[in-house]
Formats: sequence, C-alpha cells, structure tokens
Amino acid sequence: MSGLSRRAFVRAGLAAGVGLGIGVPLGLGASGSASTGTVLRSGLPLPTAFTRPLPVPPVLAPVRRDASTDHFEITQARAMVSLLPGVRTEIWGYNGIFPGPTIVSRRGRTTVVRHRNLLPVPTVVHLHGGRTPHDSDGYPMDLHPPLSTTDYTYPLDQRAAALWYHDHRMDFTGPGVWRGLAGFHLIRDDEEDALGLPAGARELPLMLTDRSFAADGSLRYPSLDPTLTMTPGVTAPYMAGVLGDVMLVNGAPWPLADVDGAQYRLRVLNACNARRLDLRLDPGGSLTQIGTDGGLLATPVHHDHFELAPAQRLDAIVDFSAYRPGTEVTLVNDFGAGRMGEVLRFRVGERAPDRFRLPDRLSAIEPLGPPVVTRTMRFAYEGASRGWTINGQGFGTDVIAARPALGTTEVWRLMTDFHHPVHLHLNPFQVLSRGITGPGEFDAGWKDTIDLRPAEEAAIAVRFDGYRGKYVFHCHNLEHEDMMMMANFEVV
Ligand SMILES: [Cu+2]
Repeated sequence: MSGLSRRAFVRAGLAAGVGLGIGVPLGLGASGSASTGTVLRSGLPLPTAFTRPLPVPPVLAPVRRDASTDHFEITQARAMVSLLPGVRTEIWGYNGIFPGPTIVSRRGRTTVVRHRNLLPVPTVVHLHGGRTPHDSDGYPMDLHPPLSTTDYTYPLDQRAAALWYHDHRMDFTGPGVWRGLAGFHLIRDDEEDALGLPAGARELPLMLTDRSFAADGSLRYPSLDPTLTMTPGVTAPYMAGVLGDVMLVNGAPWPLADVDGAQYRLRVLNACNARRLDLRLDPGGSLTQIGTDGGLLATPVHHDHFELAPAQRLDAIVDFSAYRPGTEVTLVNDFGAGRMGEVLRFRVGERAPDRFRLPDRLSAIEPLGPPVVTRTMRFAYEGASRGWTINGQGFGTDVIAARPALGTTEVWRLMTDFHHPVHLHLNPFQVLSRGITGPGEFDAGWKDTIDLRPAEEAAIAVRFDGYRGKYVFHCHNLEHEDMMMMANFEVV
C-alpha cells in the first residue's frame, strides 16, 4: 500500500516537471556534478569540526555459541541520542544506536541474527555483501511487522570482508537508513589472519554518512511516509538523491581521532544515501588499499585519493608514523563543497611499536570462467510515467530481468544515464571494462557495487553460485532504489 502511494507521488512529482525529463541533469545541487542528488539544508548552525572524539561502534557479543553457529540478538528501536551538540535526535537504530553494533563472524561458522522489531513500521534486514540463502537475504517484500521477531541465517561461506547490514524495506530503504538502520558486519578468515594486519584499536571501522537536521535536532528527510515524524519538505527535487550537509563518521559530526604514530587499518564504508566521496589525506599521504567490497585485493595498491560511491567499501592501511608527532591529518572529500569537503581528522601521537609489515602479496583473486551469456542492463530515467528504471521497467516482484543457472558465469553490460552505484545481491563480481578501456583505478578485486558515472557503460563478470532463488539488483542511490530502480534475477 505504501509502495503504491509512493509511486503515485513519484508520478506526481515527475508530472510536475521539477527540472526532470528534458535531458537536464537532475537536481545536481550545490555539490556540483560529483553526485546525483540535491542538498537538503539543515535548519540549525552546523557544529565546529574536529572537536568530538571519533566513536567506534561496539562489537556485539553472541548470546550463544554452539558447535557450528554463533547466535546474536538485535532489537530495532527508536532512541533519543546526541549526534549534534545542544540538541537531541530521534534515530531508529539496531539496539537503539547509530551505527548499529558491529557483528564479527568467522568464515565457516554460521551466524544467526535474531531481530526484534520495536519500530512503528515493518522492516527488512539485508546483509550487504552476504552470500545468503534467499529467505534470509532481506528481499524487499519480506516485511517483518512491528513487534515480530525474525531469525536471519547467514552461512557466510565467503572471503573475509567488511559487510554491512541495513534496512531494505520496499520503497522505504532511503528513510530507514537515513534514520540510522545500518551497521557493520565483519567476516574474518584464516587468510586474513595470516597477514597480521593492524587490529584492535588500530583497526577502525568508519561509517560515513551525510545527514541533515531540523532546527530542533530531528533528522530531516523528504518523505511522504505518514508513519514517519520527519519534517515534511519539498519532495520532488530530492528524487534524484538526498544529500545531507553534515558529515557524520560513526554517527559523530566531523570527529577527531587520536592515533599512534603507527600503521592503521581503516575500513571505510560510504553509507550515504546518494553522496559520492573522493577521499584524500591532507597534508598528503598514501591510502594504501588492501581490500574492497568483497575482501582482500591480490596486492596492495597505493592511492593518493580514492573514489567511493554509496555502499562501497575501502580497506586501507594508513601509516601515521610517516607524520611528525602532533601533525593533524584530515581525511578530505574532494567531491564535497564547503563543509562537506572535510570528513574526519586524525591527530598523530608519538611513534609507537608496530610490527606490521605490508606484504607484497595479499590474496589470490580467482579469475572467473568464460561467460555462458552476456546481458545488457540499462539504468535510466524513463520519463514521467515510468521514473527510474532498469531496461525500461520499474521494480515489480514478477519482473525477472535474468534467470542465470546456478554455478554459471555471466557478463552483464551496465549502461547508465546519471550516476548509479549498481549493486547485486548474492554474488560479488569483477569489473572487466569501462567503455573501451579496462577497469578503472578503483575497480580492483571482488566488488558488490560498481560506481557508474553518467552516460557510462561497464562490463562486469559474475558467477551465480551458492543458492537458488529470487534476488534483487538495484541502484544503491537509495532514492533511486526506493523509486523503483531495482529488478530481480532468479538463480535456477
Ligand atoms: Cu541510481
């Protein structure tokens, strides 16, 4: 029902012609062409940067372990928290916190997460990057009503990687994640352990989210969901994507992290609804990439900047011993204008013992077999009647865009009009090409989300394995996703 009303709203907004549908870039907003979306301004003074310490989400303890399985429990609940100084903000959080608690799993052991929904709306939990049986994957229509309890079972027979879990409710993923329903889920394995990577306080999960706040401290989000208490806004311009004007890292605005003069492992997640990031260290320094969405790369790659689209992850080593003690090192975002050009500051302390030596070789990336079929998936705005589409169609549970056979490899050619971060559920993929060139400099390794730029064509190879059943793939600009830029594939 809510889906229908939202779709009716989409059509109304499109029919109103709010800068849409005539080949003009949609709502690019003050941040320029780096993101497809519109900045939603906060109604309160923005806080001073680099005063609040960086919070790190707590690691969730299992309630029980047996021979094969670790059992966790999470309650989805509203909570009043302090995100900005001087005001209180209602969030929807896993265990009432934002980000939610970090789940840590071991490859080869099953993880079961029991979610209890104390929110006023149905929810769906998706483990992003998980190789998960259909019935636990968080299909957008597998709604779990208020006061229900649901077990999600994750076999997690997959490589060590930084996954994340978030709400995936049909038509309402954008507002759900915006209000706080997101958390890290890390997978460990023997291969990763053998590298002796920086760990404990020297492994920092960094969830980057832009948000906007009303004058009373509540989160602003344009939405017609009558069950939400968000400030109603002008909605149509934001259908291209909602961009906030406050950068939160692990829920804190522009925080400050005190670090030793040593190597750190940064597990960066772009959990923004629509904002793309171009990350760089100021005053210089290497973001040494060791991994991506689907785990370790074959070899480390030194980057002086790194572009990260919504839902993508960067696993990087930063060597703070390269700076003089007392140096302030800022993680900046070159895609952001004004205050959004900065993310997080590190204050470098004294040199500290550090036994980690970056190896030349990290992992083996297995090449995929030859494809049995090549398909084309076109992501485009199709005018007032159809909105955001894939191959000309908006999402429907019965719209099956592909029926890959279990165990086979396919090549998908992805074509776009605007920025669309395209995400496939179930299986990671490898980027084969962009246009007439090879993969881009940020495309290495196993990906589950590819950052497609306007009018771009890319080819990916994916092997559909693990489980049969119906899964979705979609744009991870959450406003595009909610407005139907999603389709099914059914593994048969
Ligand atoms: Cu999109």
